[in-house]
Parts: sequence; C-alpha cells; structure tokens
Amino acid sequence: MTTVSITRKALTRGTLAALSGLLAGFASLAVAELVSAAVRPEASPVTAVGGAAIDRTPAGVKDWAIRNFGEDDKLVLQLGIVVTLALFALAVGLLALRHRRAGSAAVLLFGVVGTAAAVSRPDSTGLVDGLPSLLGAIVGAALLYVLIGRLTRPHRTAGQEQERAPVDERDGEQANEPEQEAGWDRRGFVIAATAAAAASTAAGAVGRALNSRSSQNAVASREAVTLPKPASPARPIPAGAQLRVRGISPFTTPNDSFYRVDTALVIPKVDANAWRLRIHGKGVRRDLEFTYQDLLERPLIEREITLCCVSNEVGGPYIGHARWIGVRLADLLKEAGVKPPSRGGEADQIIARSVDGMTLGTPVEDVMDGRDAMLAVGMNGEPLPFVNGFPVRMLVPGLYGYVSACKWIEDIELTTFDDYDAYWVKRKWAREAPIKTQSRIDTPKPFGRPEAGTVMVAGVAWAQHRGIEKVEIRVDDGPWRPAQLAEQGTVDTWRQWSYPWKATPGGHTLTVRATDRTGELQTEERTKTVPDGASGWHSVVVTVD
Ligand SMILES: Nc1nc2c(c(=O)[nH]1)N[C@H]1C(S)=C(S)[C@@H](COP(=O)(O)O)O[C@H]1N2
Ligand SMILES: [Mo]
Repeated sequence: MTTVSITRKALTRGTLAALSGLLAGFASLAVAELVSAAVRPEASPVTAVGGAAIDRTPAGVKDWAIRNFGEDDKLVLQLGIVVTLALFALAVGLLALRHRRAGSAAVLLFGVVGTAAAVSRPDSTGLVDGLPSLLGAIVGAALLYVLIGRLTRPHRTAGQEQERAPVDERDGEQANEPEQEAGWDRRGFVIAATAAAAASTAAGAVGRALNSRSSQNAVASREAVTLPKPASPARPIPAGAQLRVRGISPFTTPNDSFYRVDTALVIPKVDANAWRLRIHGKGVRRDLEFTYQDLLERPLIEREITLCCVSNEVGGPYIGHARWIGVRLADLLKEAGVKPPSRGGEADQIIARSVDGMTLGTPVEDVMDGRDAMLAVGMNGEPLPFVNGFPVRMLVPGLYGYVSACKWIEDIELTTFDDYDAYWVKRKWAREAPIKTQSRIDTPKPFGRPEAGTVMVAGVAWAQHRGIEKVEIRVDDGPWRPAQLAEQGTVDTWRQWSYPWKATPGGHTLTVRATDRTGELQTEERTKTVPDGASGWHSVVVTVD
C-alpha cells in the first residue's frame, strides 16, 4: 500500500534532516561571529580558514587565482568556503538522521578544523583565536542533536507515551493518519528550528555589529589626521610627463583605482592612536619605538614613487603611481645605530612585520644607499587608505612590493638573509627582487579595431630607480622604431610614451620594449612571475578597419 507514502515521508524527513544540518552550520557561524567580536574579527572561522588556505596555496595556484579572478580572488575564495560548508552541512544533516551522535561529531570536527586554522594563522594571538570556531561548533553540534531528536522521536498522543522506535519501521501503519503521519515530533521540530534560526540570525547580526564597532576607532583616528607639510617636498611632476592620449594610464593613479595585492581577507583597521612601531634586532645599538604622532612630528619627505607587484604579468595591471609622504627610513635606522653591510653592519636584511602577521624581507643596503626608502603615512595627499596600509607602510623605490612595501607595519627587525626567510620567500619567491625593466601598451587595447590612418599607440614603461631611457615599437615583423617619450618624473617613476602609427587595414601585432638608463634593454625572454617577476615584451593584436 504505502511505497509511495514511505518514499514521500523519507524524503520529507531527509529534507528536514539536511535542513537541520544547514541550520546547525548557520548557528555555528553565527555564534562564531558573535564570539569573534570578543576575540578579534580575524578569528572568525571563514576568515581564519580562508587565511590558512591562502598561506598554504602554492605560488602557481595563487598566480592562477590572480590571473583568473584578479582582485576578486578573495571574494571567490570566501564564497567557495561558504558553498563548501553549506554542502557539507546538508550531508552532515543526512548523516545525523541515521547516526545522531556521528552527525554532531562531524560538526565538532569542522570546529576543530576552524580552531586549528585560526590558531595557526601568523597573526594569531594565541589559543583564544580558536574560541569562535570551537564555541560555534559546540552550539552547532548541540543544535543538530536536538533537531534530529525531534525528527526521530515519536510524538506523544493523548497523554500516552509511545515507545521509541526507529521511525522507518513504523512508517507503514501511520501513513494515512494525518495526526501521526510522520511519527515524529513535528511541532517540536518546527518550534526548535524556528527558534534556532531566529536566535542565530540575531547572534550573527550582533556579532557583525560589534565587529564593525571595533573598527570605528580606527576610522575615527584616520579621519582626525591632518598630514603636515613635508620638510622635503616632491619635485613637481613636469607638465610634459602626462600625455594627452586617450586610453593611456594617468601618470598619477587615483587612490580608489590603485591596485591592491595582499593576503588579508579582512582589511586590518588599525587605530592610529594605539599604533606603535618597534625597531630592534641585530646591530641595533638601541631599540626604538615610535607612535604615529612621533612620525608625523619628524621632518617628512614627499616623493613620487611607482609601485608594482611581482605577480604582474607582462602587460598586467598590478602597477600604480602615487605621491607618497613619510619618514625617511634610513634616518630611523641610523638613529638606532644600524650600519649597512657595506659599512660593516651585521644585519643585511630588514624584516618588516605587519599587524596581520605578514613578513617582508628587504636588503638593508638598498634602504640605506641614499634612495628614498620611507615609512609612508600619506598617499596622494590623504592619510593612507586602509587597504593601502593605514596608518603606516614601508616603500622602497626600485623593489617589488613583496620585498619592500609592508602595509600595516608594526615591527622592523634587523636580521640576516641567512637567518630568516620572509613569508613569500618560504613560498618559492626570490629573496631579493629588484623591479625588472618593463613596458606596456595601454592603447589600442588587445583585439581593438582602430580605423585606418594615424593611430596613437601609447603606454607606460618603468624601471624604478634606474629610469627609462628609450622605448621602441615594432609593427608586425618590421623594424624597431623609437616612440616619443613623455618627460621622466624621476628615476623612481614610470614614464609615458606614444607612437603615431600609420595603420593600414588588416590584422597587426604591435610590440613594445624599453631600455633603462643603465643602457640595459628589456629582455625578450618570457618568464613566469615566480620567482622574481615576469619578463618579456608586451604585444597587442589589433584589426584595422
Ligand atoms: N601586510 C601586508 N603588506 C603587504 C602585502 C601583504 O600581503 N600584506 N603585500 C605586498 C605586495 S605583494 C604588494 S605588491 C604591495 C601592494 O600594495 P598595494 O596593495 O597598496 O598596492 O603590498 C605589499 N605589502
Ligand atoms: Mo606583490
């Protein structure tokens, strides 16, 4: 009689069990969010697991993620974690229907993974970082136990207690009795599930609100900053440095379109009033500590510096230019008694540490050789934006960001390259990485369809701290022709160029190459970004109509 109704009931109960799993997962995350407000936002499980995943991502995969998702890579990762968790939660719910304890144990297991991830993050503040995941999992496991109990326990009818029996065996008799149809505590389930959903939503919302409150001090401290006038202003950008060609990258990249590369899933929001920077380590005669105010009160330098990322492919977008203001780093090091290796100093590497546990290693020699290495506090006339390292970041003209540009910096330790490998070096990137001479065609765009006649080919070339001497363009397999160079800002900035091309109908390949001021020609040899930056010539294919 009842094959159909058995299937239907099993389906219903199965669906409700899966839903219970989902609800338990949701409750776990919500409780974790709430607890993380008492610990720190970064300790919440999705952030911790995501961060731990980033730490363990091989360089090749990270490169692939950057190539495919660009700056959305973190969003994709977090979505991936949430979707995976949801699928597991559904499965755990089904498991719990058959083995009630095993289901709850599985939830606890996830809690252990989250706890381990949170505690093992480089910025972890200790075992307390594991609390959000742990407490979340305990609540989730208990909730699942209760909900599954409602699904498997027969309800009481007319004051008489029914014996507990596995529902499957009882299905047949009750199929046509609406009152007892499911043979389980339907009302109890609905009430418990609704209450749990409501409580979780509330806990999650309160956690969210508290977490965002903790960043409000940071926001207020940034809004209160007035950047002092620099003691040493930047040389004005020559008017001729910015070409009037449609489609070329602007000489100065506005802050809101500056590229962003870092491992932070939650952008650190540091309260400038509570911030300290420590300088210590090998060859330091006296340890120094600075407040944000201390730095602002020192003579500031203002400089035009083009920053770029080692993960930038040939023709890629991870480069930007800004006017930075900050303290000359060499001065601070000298005050601490540090000497560069060329003058007998013991330390050849600076390890910069950020509040999020990142470590970047920079040659002491480069910082102290007279270039404008700085601890920057301002970018394009504003205090540093949070994403770009507020309150203070390091910058060293001529070096890729991952070996020089520590954002949210809080500690500078002098050491040696022999003694310590920084974060990226442990992940197969080179210890030292001066920026390679590169050039990029900004316009026309790849696969563009310009009209025949004079087409302005234009773009940028860079070889920070050496400067650009020459840029050449080649059309198809023709001869190399010199491009017109815009004025050079300084040797630390990129340089624009343009080339009026007499375009003839048909498909064409445009190729660019630059020569730096040491006379070195940009190499044609194509390399990957790992380990020390991509090389090769940038080409663009267009069809002229
Ligand atoms: N704390 C911290 N600082 C960091 C990084 C990071 O992941 N964490 N990434 C570095 C890298 S690889 C680059 S290219 C620059 C990018 O700086 P931007 O995001 O301001 O463009 O920051 C550097 N500083
Ligand atoms: Mo980078």
